[in-house]
Amino acid sequence: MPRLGIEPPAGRWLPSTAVGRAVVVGLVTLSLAVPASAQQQRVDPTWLSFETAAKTVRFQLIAGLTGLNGALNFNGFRDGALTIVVPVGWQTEIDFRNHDGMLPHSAQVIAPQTPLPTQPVGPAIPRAFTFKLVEGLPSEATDIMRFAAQPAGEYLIFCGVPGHGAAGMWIRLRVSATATTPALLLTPAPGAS
Ligand SMILES: [Cu+2]
Repeated sequence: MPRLGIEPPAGRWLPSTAVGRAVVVGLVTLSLAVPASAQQQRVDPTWLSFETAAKTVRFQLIAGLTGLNGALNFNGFRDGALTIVVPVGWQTEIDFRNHDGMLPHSAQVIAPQTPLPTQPVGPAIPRAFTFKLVEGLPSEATDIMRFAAQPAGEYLIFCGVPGHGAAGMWIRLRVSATATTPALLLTPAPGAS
């Protein structure tokens, strides 16, 4: 299965700290000096793989990958700072793994909402959730979400363990009517470093 992008040299895929700038994985490499806090945010291109002809995409969703935010992060990102773009209608597989050695975590696709809920809510896309949404899956447990990415729109991938999502444990899913291939985008919140 083809992989997105190419291996970065020495892992130097550092996001810009410019407000609102999105870096398209596989197209742009930045080597700017950035604060240490931003260096925790790196995209591994192997997280995303897809087959264009079959319109299938697979994403490795890793809870607590780093210590960022007390490990309340997905793939080292919090508060929507990473966006997975999937063309509308593609069959989507999200392989969840809890890398956190301490806390249980879960994941579900929900609609954007303010304030963020403090516990699981109804999934915005059928079947787009892990089991044990409230209690969470223990360390190194896995689960697979399989769903059709529709309708087009903006979503959150949110940890359902009470308090986690509201504390920042969420990233973004964009089901796009215009994208032709999946992509990972860095989407830091304005003012975030
Ligand atoms: Cu969690």
